[in-house]
Amino acid sequence: MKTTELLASLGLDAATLDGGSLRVRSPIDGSTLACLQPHTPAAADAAITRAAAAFRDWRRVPAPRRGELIRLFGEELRAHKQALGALVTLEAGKISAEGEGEVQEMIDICDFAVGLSRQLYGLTIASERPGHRMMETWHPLGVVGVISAFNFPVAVWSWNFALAIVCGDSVVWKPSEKTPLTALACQKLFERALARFGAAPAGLSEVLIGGVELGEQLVDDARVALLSATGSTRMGRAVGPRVAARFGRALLELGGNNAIIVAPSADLELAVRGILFGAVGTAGQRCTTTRRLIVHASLHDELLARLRRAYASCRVGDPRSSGTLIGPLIDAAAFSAMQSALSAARAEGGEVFGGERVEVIAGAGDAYYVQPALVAMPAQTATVCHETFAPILYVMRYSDFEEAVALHNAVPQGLSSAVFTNDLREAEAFLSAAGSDCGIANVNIGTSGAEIGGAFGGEKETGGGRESGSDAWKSYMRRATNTINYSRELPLAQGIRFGE
Ligand code: UN1
Repeated sequence: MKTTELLASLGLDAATLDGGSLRVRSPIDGSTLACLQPHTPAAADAAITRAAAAFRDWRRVPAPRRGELIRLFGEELRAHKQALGALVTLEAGKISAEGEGEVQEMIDICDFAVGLSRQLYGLTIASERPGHRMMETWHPLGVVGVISAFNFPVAVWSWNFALAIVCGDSVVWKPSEKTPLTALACQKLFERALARFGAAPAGLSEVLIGGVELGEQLVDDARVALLSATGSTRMGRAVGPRVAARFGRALLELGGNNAIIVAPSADLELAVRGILFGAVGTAGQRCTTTRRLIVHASLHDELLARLRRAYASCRVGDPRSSGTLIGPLIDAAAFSAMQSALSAARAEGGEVFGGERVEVIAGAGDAYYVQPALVAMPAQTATVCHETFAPILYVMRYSDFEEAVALHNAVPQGLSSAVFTNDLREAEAFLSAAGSDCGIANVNIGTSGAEIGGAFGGEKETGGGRESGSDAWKSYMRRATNTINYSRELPLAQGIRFGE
């Protein structure tokens, strides 16, 4: 399908995609997909005003009814899964299976949110006073600002959006300036759902197109009750304190430096497959990408040899072609960051396999395809402790399991982690309080590709936020504690007597 037809099938007509100053390029070949008109600060302010007004009405709509809107949105996503997945491929460079997989993740969170819309439970609490009852109620929070990254241009927004809408909030979305088309397409699909839903307040979902200054506007606007931001630790370091300064709530989903420990009893066949998907999938551009391998010394050479063979058989290519496993990096900056990391690792004693640029589309100078890199490291050096958003896997050895866990935890980030072992003691130790310090800890599966049912996020420099499943919805609501007196007395708590 031609690009214009694809965009049209998602409700984006050519006229609105031309003439603006924000150039949208495809990482597949560097070509221009659109030139969008960015929002001015005044237009962004008006969008936040509309969202704030929408919230005041939406919070009164019963939650299961709000769930119906997300059910309809999920239907639109099902009907347009292929098209939206193809647009993710075009704009973010993901291989087709992963582009569609991302849309499936959106469908899954919609289903989850629909069920949740009937389960926004509070507790009943025993009061210490006779004739009293305590309970807690969860209320809608307000406008939720979402800042999302290029690498999961639609799924991460949908985790926030689907929960926020059933929780009674409105959402203002500032997508990455590298992937605004997928955001506009999502908005169009949501508008279709709205049309079928009937009366819903205008401004429930707003999209801001433009650069970092629009994100800053969301960060600083006191009407934005929750700011959910996905991106680098550097970005989070700027966002967190600014939101805190106005006593807003921030949900941060920042960098990862995810490791897999491979123990002597590991099923190596399984381990190689898990490592491969984790390390080279999405061209190493997931926040959950496997970046470090901590291998028992007895397996080190064999595993490295197997991985080198597996790497050699992974096809780097046009992400639209079947058979391609590794598409392009997002842009020139990503490529140069990768090359600098590899040079630094070499200087620190690393032996680098792969990492070279590959020409996939003849003459496409502004497209950056690379062989994924394996780097045998003598130690966990400064470069290994830093997240480089590219397919680089640092391989280190260990001899004692406790040492492996210590090495595992000795990085500033704390998102995802895994151990491959068939030793029950090692598996449990890894998951225990003294084991992995990450928000996600797995046994015999890799670090990436989490299901939506669990809470997603991590500790330390990853920012501490939790999105998606489990009880992550609580971040999108405010909790009220209620005490009701149905007696004819007024006993005070703590047994205090006052003026009697
Ligand atoms: C991200 O890279 O920002 O667990 C999100 C995973 C995906 C989500 C990644 N479900 O890899």
